[in-house]
Amino acid sequence: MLLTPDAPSVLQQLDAFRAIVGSDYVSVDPEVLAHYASDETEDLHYLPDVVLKPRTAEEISAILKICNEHRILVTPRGGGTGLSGGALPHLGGVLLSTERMNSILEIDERNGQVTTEPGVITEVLQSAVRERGLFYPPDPSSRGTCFIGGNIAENSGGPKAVKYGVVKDYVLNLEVVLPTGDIIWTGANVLKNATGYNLTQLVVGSEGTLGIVTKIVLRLIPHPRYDLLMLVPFRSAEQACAAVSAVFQAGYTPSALEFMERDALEWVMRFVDDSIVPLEEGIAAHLLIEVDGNDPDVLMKELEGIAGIVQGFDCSENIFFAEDAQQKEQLWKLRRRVGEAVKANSIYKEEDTVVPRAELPVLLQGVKAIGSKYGFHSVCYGHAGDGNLHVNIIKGDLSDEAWNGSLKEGIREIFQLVKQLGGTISGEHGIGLVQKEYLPIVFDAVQLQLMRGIKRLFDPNNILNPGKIFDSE
Ligand code: LAC
Ligand code: ZN
Repeated sequence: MLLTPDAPSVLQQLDAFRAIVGSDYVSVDPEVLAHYASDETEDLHYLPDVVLKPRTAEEISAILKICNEHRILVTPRGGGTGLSGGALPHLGGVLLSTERMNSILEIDERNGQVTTEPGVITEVLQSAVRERGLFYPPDPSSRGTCFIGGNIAENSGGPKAVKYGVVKDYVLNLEVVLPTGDIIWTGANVLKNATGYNLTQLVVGSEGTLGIVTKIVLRLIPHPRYDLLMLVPFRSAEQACAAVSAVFQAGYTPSALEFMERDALEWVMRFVDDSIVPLEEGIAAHLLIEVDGNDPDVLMKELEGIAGIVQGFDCSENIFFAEDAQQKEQLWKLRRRVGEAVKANSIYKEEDTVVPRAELPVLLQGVKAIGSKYGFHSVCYGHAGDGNLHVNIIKGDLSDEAWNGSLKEGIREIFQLVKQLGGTISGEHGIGLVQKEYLPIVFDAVQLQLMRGIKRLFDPNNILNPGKIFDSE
């Protein structure tokens, strides 16, 4: 096993770590280390020197005090489903997993709030509050395995964001252990708060670089009683994108409006072995459109209204309306597993672009033009209602030379286009390790300096997830 420069100092602290979390939860076993060496980001692997699995904020505080004193690097990790390498221990040191902090502490029905630990799987949390008639909408595709703590770190989104917002719109208050070991609460359990700087929102989306979240208070809303879902095929992918803003302009707010290029749907149908819909000849893309609410008649009218709008955009007459819960689940499963299908198909690089939604057709056209210029194929899908397009650049048969040679410049051009269109380089996957070199496309020196200053204030010794979002100073 290769030891990182920090390893001797980490290994000297093993007994101290055992005294804090118990020896069962301190591991240097190569198999365990290997398990925590990668997340869902492309094909990257970096071994940590030790894996720690604390149970409480107090244990994390004691660990961070030691690490801060001895300048040992710490990478926090949730469910390991991240797509920008935020949880990769690329410099070695301690990998701190929150997997044992997996209790839902309180569902407060009177106030519509839930207090939870960070290691709870997002879907488990959603189901628990659903049983009380309550709704926590943010639902990343990985919701069956990702942790709510990781969702806070990344400010995750998902398909419902178009109507219900992203994680930041639900977080009221956080308990956070700072890199110095101090334990703070960031806010209050209230729906309005105009009291000083908003530390809660500073921590949301900070990708585990400012502190480790140990308790989370989320607001909940009543769960809508009904939903309807349809899959609309289009002969032109650009027309499908153009239909998106027309739906909103006509006064509709779908609860999901997802875009899938033909390859995305074709690959995932093969991947999960489900061809619920026939893929007609000449179809270039699909929109998956959901409406939800409490009155089924109103919903039916809305869905028909939306179908009428999209028909003006060269869509096929074969719109597929999900008839029952099973068909809805089948369609959603296809959409949620596109990412896995792409990953299984080829080495790829994913760009999480987001633009004002009316610019989507221009973005898609630009991505394809840049692909032709640099010789790569891309498969695009994503949360079109939010203007959030996941651009997957596919290696396919490209030689390593061609792939490595053209890729970076191509990505840079895509991001420059995104910026030109008023968008930004990540909608919901974060910057982490793999996108940081592109950050100067969207932030100038003054903005980056401010961010570095915030990092220094929270983490004076730069021990917590260093080298994520921007390079260590
Ligand atoms: C999705 C993930 C990749 O939209 O964000 O499926
Ligand atoms: Zn997504």
